[in-house]
Amino acid sequence: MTASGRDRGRAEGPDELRRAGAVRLTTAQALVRFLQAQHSERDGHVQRAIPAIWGIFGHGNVLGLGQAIRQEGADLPFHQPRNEQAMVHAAIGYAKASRRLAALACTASIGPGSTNMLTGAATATTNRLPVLLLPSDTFANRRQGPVLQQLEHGVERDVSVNDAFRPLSRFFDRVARPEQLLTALPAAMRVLLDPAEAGAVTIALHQDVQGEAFDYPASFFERRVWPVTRRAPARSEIAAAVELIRAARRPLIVAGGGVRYSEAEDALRRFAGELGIPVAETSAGKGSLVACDWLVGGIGVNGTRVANELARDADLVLCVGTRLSDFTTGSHSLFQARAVRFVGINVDAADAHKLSAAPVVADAREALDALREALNGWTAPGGNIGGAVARWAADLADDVAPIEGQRLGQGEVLRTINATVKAGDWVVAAAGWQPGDLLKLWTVAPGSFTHIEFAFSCMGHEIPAGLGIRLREGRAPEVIVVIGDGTYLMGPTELVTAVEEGLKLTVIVLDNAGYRSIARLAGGAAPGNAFESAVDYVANARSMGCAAVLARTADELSDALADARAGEETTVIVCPTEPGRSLLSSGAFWDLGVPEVASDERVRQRTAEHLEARAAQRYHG
Ligand SMILES: Cc1ncc(C[n+]2csc(CCOP(=O)(O)OP(=O)(O)O)c2C)c(N)n1
Ligand SMILES: [Mg+2]
Repeated sequence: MTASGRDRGRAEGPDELRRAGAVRLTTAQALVRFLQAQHSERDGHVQRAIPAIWGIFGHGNVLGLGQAIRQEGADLPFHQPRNEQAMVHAAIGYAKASRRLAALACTASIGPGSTNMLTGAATATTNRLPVLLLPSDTFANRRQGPVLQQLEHGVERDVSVNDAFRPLSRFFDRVARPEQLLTALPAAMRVLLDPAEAGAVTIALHQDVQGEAFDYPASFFERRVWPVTRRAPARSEIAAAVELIRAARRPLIVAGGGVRYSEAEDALRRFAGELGIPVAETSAGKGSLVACDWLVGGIGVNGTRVANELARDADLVLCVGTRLSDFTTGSHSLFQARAVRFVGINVDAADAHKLSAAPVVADAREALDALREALNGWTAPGGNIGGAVARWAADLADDVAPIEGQRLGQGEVLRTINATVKAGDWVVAAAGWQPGDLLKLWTVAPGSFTHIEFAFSCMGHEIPAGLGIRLREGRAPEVIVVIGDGTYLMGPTELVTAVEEGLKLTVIVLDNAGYRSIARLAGGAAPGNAFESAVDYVANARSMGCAAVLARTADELSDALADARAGEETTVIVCPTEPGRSLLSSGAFWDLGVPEVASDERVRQRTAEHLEARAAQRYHG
């Protein structure tokens, strides 16, 4: 490739483009201009599809995208994180709060800046949440030899570290000529805004190409609205599902994240209420229903015993917008009825077909309304679940009660926070005991939201995701981030971003001196799960500009939460918690790789018990 971008653009641009009026811009400038013109539309509501960009610059992008954002990005606010992985997590939080109708862009420099985004890409794609990633790449012209931070592959000369994004992305392209944007960007937008395909969308940009110019057709930058269509269910699929539901004696609904992305909460409430079918929720689906007679809480490993007992006996399970992870199905051990059948409502056909379900490949809201209509007044035989729900609630209350002489229990911490939650608030968790405990005992206050990232369960997601949610929600009441001490130590530095950008968070750190959820899994069989040194988290948070306070009791925590709500500052509240204390078990099995040979008798015993429990796994197809 010898011709410069300038020559290429002039010599090879199709005549018709020039006739239509051309705008001479660099690749990066054209990209920035294009992003500002993109919109999404659902149910008549139009909004910006890419309303902002995050970035950390280096030689790979500072005079490409960096220059372009300054020159062309009047309507593309720029946000500066402290770590590239974190900025992707922030974009994920933003997409979640936008119900997938808007995404943020992230630009990183060549090499480590870009590879730092890989974990974020995987988190986005696993959670089916859209983010637009713009890693910088090597020189396309290769004149200068290996550029600083280039990986030289011995055989595949066109490979760069950015190829590692391919398996983590729902769309990948590498822009090696300025005019490739004309096809790459519309294709990228389609994937970002398609509910069935949403995830990380990656466009790698060669360092030299970012600055190369081309005569872009003016029409490329015109305002464009992408309809996010509610896919209607096929009549034949509704008919097949209706037949299964009508035959059911003990149906159960599993509500996943798809309910929330499709804004199907009211449709679900009508459906479950009118038909009399209990509803259990996955981590992503938490908050699909606010407390009502049909809600039986979380399902699976982190769920409630009530939901899991209903699942055990259910003869028909209606899965709505869920990817049916092992935590949801108890590693395929949860559904035990001999002739259990599944109906899978999902925009993604692969999910709709899981467990040999009768698939309804459609938007959750459309499908629930169509099914309710087609069922025409049918109601489930049903039993009274109120007693079981009350018993579980009482057991849980006993379980989280304070124990004399002990530190706070993590259940008591969450309950104390829960009591303060108001409409508009968010609570965020991703790793350690926190996401599971939230699914199990958190009551979603009307009008409030949860973001339990338990698809990739990525330590370090929480604080930046909170920033993304705050960015989307503006001055919504409170964004409460709940993390362990291990997670805090892995990446607290976006607290600096929170302070600097005025993106207020209230961060609760549960200090139990270690990776205690993992220690519980290991049962003493593995090293490295306890922390030896005491860290002054309060001082650490203060050093980054936050307000910070220690809360040793529930009363101190309540006071600290009230102060945080009343103030404008990002506040870190550190709660020393009892290291070995976990919440009441849901009774569900979770499959683990266990050692078939071990010198320790206790480990052998655990393995034996595990293998026995594994016998409950069922093959549903
Ligand atoms: C990036 C990342 N690394 C490792 C893990 C595996 N892991 C899951 S929970 C956990 C411990 C988390 O410790 P902490 O935040 O203190 O929570 P606790 O287990 O004490 O509740 C680890 C290491 C993970 N989920 N994410
Ligand atoms: Mg911990």
